[in-house]
Amino acid sequence: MNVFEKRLNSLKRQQDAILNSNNVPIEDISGWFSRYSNPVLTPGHIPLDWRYDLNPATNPRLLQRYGFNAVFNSGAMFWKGRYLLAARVEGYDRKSFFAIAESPNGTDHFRFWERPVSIPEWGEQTTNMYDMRLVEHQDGWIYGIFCAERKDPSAPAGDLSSAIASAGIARTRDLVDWERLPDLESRSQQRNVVLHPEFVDGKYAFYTRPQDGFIDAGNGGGIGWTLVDDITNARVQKEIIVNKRHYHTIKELKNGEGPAPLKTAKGWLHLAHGVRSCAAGLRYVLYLYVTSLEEPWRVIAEPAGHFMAPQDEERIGDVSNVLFANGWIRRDDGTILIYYASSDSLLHVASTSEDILLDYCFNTAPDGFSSAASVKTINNIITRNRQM
Ligand code: BGC
Ligand code: BMA
Repeated sequence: MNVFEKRLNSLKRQQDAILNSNNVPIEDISGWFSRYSNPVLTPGHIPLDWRYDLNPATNPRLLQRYGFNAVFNSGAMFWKGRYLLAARVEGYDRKSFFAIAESPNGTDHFRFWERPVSIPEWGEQTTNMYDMRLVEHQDGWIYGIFCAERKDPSAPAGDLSSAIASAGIARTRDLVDWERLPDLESRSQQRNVVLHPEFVDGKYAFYTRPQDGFIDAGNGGGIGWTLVDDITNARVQKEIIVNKRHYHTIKELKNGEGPAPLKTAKGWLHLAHGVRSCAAGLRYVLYLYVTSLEEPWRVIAEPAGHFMAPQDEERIGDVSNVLFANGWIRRDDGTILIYYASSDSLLHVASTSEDILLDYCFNTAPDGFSSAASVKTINNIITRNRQM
């Protein structure tokens, strides 16, 4: 066997082991969810013919020709009986793009489709795109809302980091051919923009995340809400804050909507991320809240603190101490699969149910915003237990 054949056999064996591994749930001590033992998508899942020139004549050493660094923050949907993820895939070159991966059961055996997604350009070329939220809207289209990042043209010479983040909008009927619409026009920068799945007062509704700068949410008070008449020319006019940031909480620095909310009998169920700043840098955790069915911009329940936080090896990666989620799937039986990424590196799944999440949201105390209030919450639990 020559070098080429030897390497090809070994690469295939390694990939088969990854693609064919089974995933098992491990219940969290909280009872709120189960994490699955293995990540669902990793760079090791990327098809070999995306990475290697497989022609022995032009690549006799079978060297890698394009490297993949991470597979993480993924949009998700159950569509035509298939569990589909629109993953953020990042190359060694630090460019992100989207790729669809499919699984028969939603928890393992994810495989990428033949080619990554090609999103057409709109306006100034988009330097980087990431974090797609997939939504099957009432209007019949499947939308992908994502962050479109470009260098800030007004940055002083030598500043190669200042950037402008806006919400890119694309739509499709089959997840293969995508139509790019104009980016959401907004006075402030925008990241983590999500399309609400239903019309509200006959309009498209977006969760926004206004921010003063590229990193800083600044005066942007939290997760916003805006109504748009025409999605082919979407503009933020009036923007209100649905879910505020707050001093000394998990979302002191910034927060952002995760996937589009799920409609339940008790309200719209939301998954979001909260960020705080500490000596170790930024810490990203996931939290839940519920808004009213009639007024999706009005919060009716929000437990204190995080729902999920990075644990063990999830804590380490390219951007450590980060959990981020922009996709979930609800099955007909009420099971909910949460696709969450660890430290901007790998994609995982956790399973739970609509009943558990609603119980959690309505029966876990909200943040009292002080140490004394937290002690009171604990004492209430103890007192009730003593009265049994
Ligand atoms: C990165 C994102 C990150 C953002 C803000 C972007 O350049 O690609 O992952 O969320 O910067 O830190
Ligand atoms: C961002 C997000 C994610 C990323 C996170 C941590 O603001 O939009 O892309 O996971 O920061 O780097």
